[in-house]
Amino acid sequence: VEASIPEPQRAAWKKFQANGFISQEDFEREVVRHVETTLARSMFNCDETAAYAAASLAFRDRLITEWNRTQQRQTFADGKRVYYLSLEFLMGRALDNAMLNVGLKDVAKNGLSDLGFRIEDIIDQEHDAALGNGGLGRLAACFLDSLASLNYPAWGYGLRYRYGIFKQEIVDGYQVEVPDYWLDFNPWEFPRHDVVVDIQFYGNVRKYQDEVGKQIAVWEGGEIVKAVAYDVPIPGFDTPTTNNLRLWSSKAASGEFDFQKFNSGDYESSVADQQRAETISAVLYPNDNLERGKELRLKQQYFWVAASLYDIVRRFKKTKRAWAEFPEQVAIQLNDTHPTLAVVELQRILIDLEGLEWDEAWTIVTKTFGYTNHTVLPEALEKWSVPLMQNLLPRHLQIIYEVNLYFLQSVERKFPKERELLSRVSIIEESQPKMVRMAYLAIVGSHKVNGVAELHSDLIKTTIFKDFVKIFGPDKFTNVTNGITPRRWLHQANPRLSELIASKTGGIGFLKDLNLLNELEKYVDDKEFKKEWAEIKYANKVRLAKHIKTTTGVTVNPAALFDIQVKRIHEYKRQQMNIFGVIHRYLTIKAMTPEERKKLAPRVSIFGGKAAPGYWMAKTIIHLINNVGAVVNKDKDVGDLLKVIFLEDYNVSKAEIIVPASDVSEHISTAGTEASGTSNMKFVLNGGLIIGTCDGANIEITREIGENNIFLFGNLAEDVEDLRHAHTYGSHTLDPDLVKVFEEIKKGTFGDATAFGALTGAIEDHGDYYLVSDDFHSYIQTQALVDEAYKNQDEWISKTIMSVARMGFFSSDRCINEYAESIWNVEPLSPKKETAPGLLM
Ligand code: GFP
Ligand code: GFP
Repeated sequence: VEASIPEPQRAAWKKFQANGFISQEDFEREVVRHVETTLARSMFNCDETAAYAAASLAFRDRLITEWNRTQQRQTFADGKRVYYLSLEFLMGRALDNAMLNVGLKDVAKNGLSDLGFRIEDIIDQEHDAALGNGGLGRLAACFLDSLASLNYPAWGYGLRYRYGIFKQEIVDGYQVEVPDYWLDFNPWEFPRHDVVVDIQFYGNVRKYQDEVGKQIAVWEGGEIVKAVAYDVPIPGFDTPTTNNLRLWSSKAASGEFDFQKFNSGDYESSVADQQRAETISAVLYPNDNLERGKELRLKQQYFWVAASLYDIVRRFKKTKRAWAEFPEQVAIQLNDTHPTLAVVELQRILIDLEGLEWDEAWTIVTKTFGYTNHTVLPEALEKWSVPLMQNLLPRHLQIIYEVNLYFLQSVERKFPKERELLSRVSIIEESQPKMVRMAYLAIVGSHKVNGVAELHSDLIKTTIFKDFVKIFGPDKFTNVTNGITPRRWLHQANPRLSELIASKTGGIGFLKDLNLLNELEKYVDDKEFKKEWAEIKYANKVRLAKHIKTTTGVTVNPAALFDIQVKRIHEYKRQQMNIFGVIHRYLTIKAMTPEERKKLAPRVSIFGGKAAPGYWMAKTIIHLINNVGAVVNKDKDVGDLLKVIFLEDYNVSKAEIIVPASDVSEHISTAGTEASGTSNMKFVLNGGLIIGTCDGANIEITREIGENNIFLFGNLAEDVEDLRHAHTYGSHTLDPDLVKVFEEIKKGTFGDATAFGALTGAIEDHGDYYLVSDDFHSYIQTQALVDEAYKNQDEWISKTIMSVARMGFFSSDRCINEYAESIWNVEPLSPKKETAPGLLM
């Protein structure tokens, strides 16, 4: 129901509308007001937490005025909107980002200082919003920033987990998981108790024929859970556009608790229903690229997808358009297969609730959806058991079977003699139990499928989705290489570098058009510029060294080469190869004469990242890194020449300290396994070089920055299969340097060797699936080249400047514009041009 104020009374609204502060004085007034009224504290009782809360509320108020106007503007403009469905949004902190995006950080800095606080300390109070695992969730967050900054009418839809990704503690070298309860105080969300959707589970389907003989299906019974919307404003950079991220929280439908049970004295079970309902949005599943098929996860997926689609359809219906126009108003992007049930849900809404014919509905569905794939690892591809789905979502399973039937019939018509093709591409896998293959459902239900870097998009076409290319033709499959937002990953994380770049490229325009970085090429040999550039890098390393000291107690030399690998721990990302390389370096140093040692560039090897709680091998890698560090860091022979650091609880806000401080970062996945990678882009953008394999976006980074500016090594994706085959069926001789490393581990140099048996065994005895031994020699050799290159600081700095100058392509703005053009067909809505009746502006 629309509840707008009639025209005669609007004058009062316009007069009293909130505007948010602009001046320092107004900011301070808002902070004091929030401390004294919202928080009920005073100048005699205001610590940094309170100051953070008040400053955030002041900014929130400011964002929300623009948020309101943006929503209003988009509603009046009545154009096409994009909906980005992602089970993960790894947002990190919001205050610093909000201050920078609205351009009021200096105002806040001076204001806070006037009130007795340092802005850095206030920013540091914020708890990360860690609603994601790694790359996939952070990509979604970068996309939201670009969508708003480019003025696209776009919403994110996700889940409001009570617990984000677990906090990692390192105890005696082992990872220990601690719950991340982040919602104690979150000024960045608005509960919308007026936006509540009933979500149905279980029950059964009754079918009958209506008066005109049409088949009707009614899904009835089962249980209802309520989805409550929480809105998070997403400010664009240097634009008033403030988009919405809508997160759903689950709540029992039956009110607080069952009064009957309560009155009869059964208090505990009276709250059980409520707790069961709330469990749906309680936790983010820690993922390790292995699908575990947990029922609660499927419940989460449907809960989120059904609430989001209800909202999208409701919004569309307000426009009173014909259903055929739905895809002209709505583009929905499926971030991985997690939201694939949306395809089925929309079909269900259209045929069961809105009475459309199957074909008409299906045309609308396929025109609406696009699907992004993020992995070719077979163990990561989602499948749900048919019995599980039958029980939880009986009507959806019927629709899936029907979609599959029509799809297979069409395949059969096109390829009449290929029986095996049918079973290969069937959405239902004929296993025991039968499984629903979500990626296939997503492909069949979308008009475009994209990978996230060129190599990856080629690989999906030639491997996992090969048959679908044959069926649908190559045009359905496309590439959109990932990108990162330069606002957070340069301007926010590395303010001094951003300032220096601005001074040479004509202001902050490069933050909106990253290709302007090209201008820096002029300064590659400019002495003065290089000096400043190097000073900034050094200062960033000092900052990280301080962080290392306070968190680990280890002193590292900021003049040493900082070699960093931070990302989720996984065998395919090959942190094990890195730590084996570190052990090799350690052994080499130990064998050197003091004279030889003097010639070596000191190095700090820094690791960070979480292992999925059930992924034993990944946890073993963390354990080995810590044990190696414990031995190396106190070895007097080694001193500053080598330090090994594991940084606890890697997250977005820590990345903002780590990324600007690298000399070299490692992106060393087995070729063909890392779809894109995005931290590779962040490190280069911040003036670090990378050592990497020919994998994911490393390849495009090389193309952009030039092969002289990157340390590439290792086997190529096209050779991986043959090598694996040879390991299993031929003789598998290990690299001799790696053998020495293993001998050292087995001697017990790094603690009880049995703890690492699985790690070495995977390579020695179990086929070395990730080709660690095959790539080890070239890895070690390339690390030696890094040492050599680093000695020539002058040239090194020029390389880093040249690289930054050529990184424009990797802005998530470029990436979002590509999606908008080639997949969504949606236009930006510029705030300036819009004037609509009744608009409060
Ligand atoms: C509703 C209202 C709009 C308003 C937004 C945000 O939009 O007028 O701008 O909420 O408050 F109708 P929908 O969610 O229905 O699009
Ligand atoms: C996944 C892929 C990465 C890719 C991101 C974003 O990341 O290669 O860069 O998605 O597309 F593996 P993870 O969530 O697995 O880190």
